[in-house]
Amino acid sequence: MKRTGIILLLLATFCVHAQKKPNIVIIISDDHAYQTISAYGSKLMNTPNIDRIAKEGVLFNKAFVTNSICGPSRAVILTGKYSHKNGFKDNENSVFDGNQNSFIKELTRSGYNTAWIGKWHLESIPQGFSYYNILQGQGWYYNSDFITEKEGKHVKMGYVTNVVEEEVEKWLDERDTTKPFCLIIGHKNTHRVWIPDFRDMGEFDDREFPLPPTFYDDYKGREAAKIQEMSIDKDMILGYDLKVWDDKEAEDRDGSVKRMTPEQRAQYDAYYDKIKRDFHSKNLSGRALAEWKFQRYMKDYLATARSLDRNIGRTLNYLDIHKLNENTLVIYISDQGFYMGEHGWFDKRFMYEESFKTAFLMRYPGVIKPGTVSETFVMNLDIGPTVLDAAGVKIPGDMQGRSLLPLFKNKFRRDAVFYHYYEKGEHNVSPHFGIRTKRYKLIRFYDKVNSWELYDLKKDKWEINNLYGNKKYSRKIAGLKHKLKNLIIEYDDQDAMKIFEMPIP
Ligand code: SGN
Ligand code: CA
Repeated sequence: MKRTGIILLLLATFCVHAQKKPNIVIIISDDHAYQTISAYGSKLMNTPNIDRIAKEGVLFNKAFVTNSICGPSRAVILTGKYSHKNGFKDNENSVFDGNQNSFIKELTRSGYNTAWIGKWHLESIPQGFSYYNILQGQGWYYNSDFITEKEGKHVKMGYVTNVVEEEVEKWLDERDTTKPFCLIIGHKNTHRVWIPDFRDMGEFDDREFPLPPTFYDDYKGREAAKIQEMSIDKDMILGYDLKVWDDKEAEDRDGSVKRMTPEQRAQYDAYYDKIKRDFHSKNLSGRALAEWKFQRYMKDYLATARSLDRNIGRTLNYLDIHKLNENTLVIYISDQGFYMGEHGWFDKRFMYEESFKTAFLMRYPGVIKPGTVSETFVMNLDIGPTVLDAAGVKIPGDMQGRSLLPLFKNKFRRDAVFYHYYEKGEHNVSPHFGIRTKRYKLIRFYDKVNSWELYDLKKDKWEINNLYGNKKYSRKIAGLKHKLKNLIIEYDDQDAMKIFEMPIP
């Protein structure tokens, strides 16, 4: 009798646990540089809410993307597959094929309530979600267009990050509470053209930011870096990017500006008109002009990051108030890294650390020890498998990422990461692929520039000393090429294989 009682009790406990599938919240920001997150050691600003995820969970210090650009990164997250497998290789011609499988479809099929709210940027309409409420295209900072199944395309007034958070909370309030949920929140911040919420405008105006050591990089020995068009000095536009227009009519025609209500426009002008006057009084040129642009860029960018962090705080707070934090896996990831003046750049795309590495944090009470800092190689590719693992759903065999949950039992290893970037247009970054190991990075540029680059990350953390062609490294290069080839085979990237085997003309 006694034994049967215990067995029944155990069985009942097991059932309660088995039913208690975790909720999942994945927050994906846009172009949010780890160099600006205090949990990553940034001195540029404080990000208390992202830092909270680090304190209560894990900070991945070696998280990488497979293809450093928005749409492709989101497609990788959804499918758990590299761009050449999910078909969304670039932001130029790709349209996401929503008929293919995704971790969301697997979750919806297994009884989860699933939603994507905010920036989506995959061209086609989301498939397999219980609900979607997405920004049209890149969205706008003020009064952005949203698309839902019921309302189609419509404007939502206000600052986009706040609006997305309000929509998130509305959905959470009204959701079917008999089901576990998986919610993806897509924030537009901190994407170009960095227009802050009014309450954050000017927050950093009294700060003078140090120039990164490579701000005046001469790109010696790096052909692809020489031809890029993402330099703060040459390519960042005074009017469009930094809001110091000298032509009032051009300003009125600007996409972001003309969406504003007269009241919003007045607040915007009150702030930027002063900056314009100050700029024109200075008559800057050469390095002084480049540095002035850098300072303005930093100030606006960081101000948009403040709003991002604040709204992440609101999401976490919602989970607290509704007693959801114990049973919810929270993930924060930026779709890729971003240059904050390193090499003189803004934007992303390159396999160099600032854009290849991304901010990635995770909180999962009971599974992840609070305050964990991980140096293991992880990727955006792993999110789908990780979430499915947490939800107790079988990970489809053709997903190329891996669940990260074994990492918290010291049962996860990855020695190298494979990268492949395809886009050829805006910012003129040559397509390339490569491998990163703990110490080295080997890159093969093709199409616009045909060259190899090798970096010893231990000796050269800024990646300015291309060692390819240096005889001392011949054996190292042969070894890395062998490893790269193995990864190309493992991930079945046939385009990369063709180029890999082609001698450089
Ligand atoms: C836009 C931006 C680019 C940016 C891409 C990709 N130009 O085209 O600067 O690199 O998006 O960004 S803009 O003038 O339209 O702002 S991503 O976040 O979608 O990958
Ligand atoms: Ca992006």
